[in-house]
Amino acid sequence: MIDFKKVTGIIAGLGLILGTTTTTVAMTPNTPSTSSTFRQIEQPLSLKLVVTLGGLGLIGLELWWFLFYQSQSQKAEAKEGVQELTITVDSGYVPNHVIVQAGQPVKLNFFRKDPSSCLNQVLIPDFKISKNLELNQMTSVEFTPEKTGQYSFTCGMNMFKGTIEVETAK
Ligand SMILES: [Cu+2]
Repeated sequence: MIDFKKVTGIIAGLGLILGTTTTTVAMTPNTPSTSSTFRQIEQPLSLKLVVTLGGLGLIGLELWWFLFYQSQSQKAEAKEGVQELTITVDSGYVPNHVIVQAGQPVKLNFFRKDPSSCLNQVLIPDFKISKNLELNQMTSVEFTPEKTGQYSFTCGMNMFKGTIEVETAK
């Protein structure tokens, strides 16, 4: 079984290394050094530009990964006293960080788009919830969080994770 988030993290990590090294190389001043035993190889400007932009792009991807992708949070909206939110199940959970208020019923609608058997079940241990998710269908789970805190939900094998953040009621 492949942990998608880990793999993506590793790729993003490699991207940072590649990005910084290639950018450093590309940005090294091109003044020929007389004491150097290495011969300066003249590269076309366009190639340098491509390498630099590629490096910057990878750095951008890395920043995006850390700042935005990892914490896609969404607040549940209360409709007729029930805080409802849809979570798309596709290579993980989107959003994977759900914010709800304590003391009010919560209804999470899991829409499973990913055929991987890894995601055919969702568990919310703190609320004693275990549900099978049918492919291309919406499966709802309901619970009422009484205490504030962070509660996790995972796939059946604990490979994909999400967090339910319970805030004090306003
Ligand atoms: Cu799994």
